[in-house]
Amino acid sequence: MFDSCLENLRQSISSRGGSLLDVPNEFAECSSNKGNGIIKSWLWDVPGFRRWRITSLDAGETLQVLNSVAYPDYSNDQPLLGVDLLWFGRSNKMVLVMDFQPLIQDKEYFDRYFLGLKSLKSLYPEMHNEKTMHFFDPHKYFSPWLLFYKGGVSSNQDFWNDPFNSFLDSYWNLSEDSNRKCSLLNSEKVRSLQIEYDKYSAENDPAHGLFSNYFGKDWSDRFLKEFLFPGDPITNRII
Ligand code: BLA
Repeated sequence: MFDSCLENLRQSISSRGGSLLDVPNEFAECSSNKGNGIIKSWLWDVPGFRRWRITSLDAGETLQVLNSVAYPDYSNDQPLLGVDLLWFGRSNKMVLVMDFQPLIQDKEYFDRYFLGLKSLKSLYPEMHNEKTMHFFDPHKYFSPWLLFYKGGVSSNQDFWNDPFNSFLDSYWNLSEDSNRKCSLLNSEKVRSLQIEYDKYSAENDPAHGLFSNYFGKDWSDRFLKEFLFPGDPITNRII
């Protein structure tokens, strides 16, 4: 379902000097005991970023997921890239979320980093269907301009490919711009906010139940804490 988004993401990272890092075997690929799903993850070393992870889950006609988070270097206070694309086959439902995830909720910060994302609002009005969030606080690590769609599935793949590609281009533009500017927040502050992001996400992300179903509770606990949201890379260096 999201193969073309994944391919585009990989290519765009490679073309900007990114290279693949090793991921421990148990997280690089895991098949469901029930034989009905496979999850694969990649870590990229990308200039300007301290961590960039990608995960895809393929459970055939039941579930497809593409998820990615990019953490900029601590010297750069720009938003994180956050992508969560889900397709649920049984209910034929899609949840598409893409955001420049802000470290702080502040006007000066928004003015500085959100021009690009704001301009996507008029291009993709269907991605602003203003659904209520049940798991996350929309004012914590999400922006007012996030692309968010929850609803039925279009038969046209451009429905999700186009916004994804525009979103990605816009995030690369932001990264090029902000590397030329001085950050508003100092590195120590950026570090603590990024770590808090992981902590907050590990506690609130609805992925855990879904993973436990396919891959068991123990693996899911470790995957969330050690790979998806590992927190402090110095005191908690696992990967
Ligand atoms: C929602 N994400 C969800 C849901 C699931 C996942 C099961 C609930 C879908 C529903 O409403 O029925 C699943 N989350 C995952 C999976 C992974 C994951 C499989 O992290 C990991 C591989 N979520 C993110 C990131 C963003 C994000 C980076 O991981 C940022 C864009 C957003 N996911 C996000 C939001 C919702 C969601 C905003 C709706 C949550 C809500 O209703 O509060």
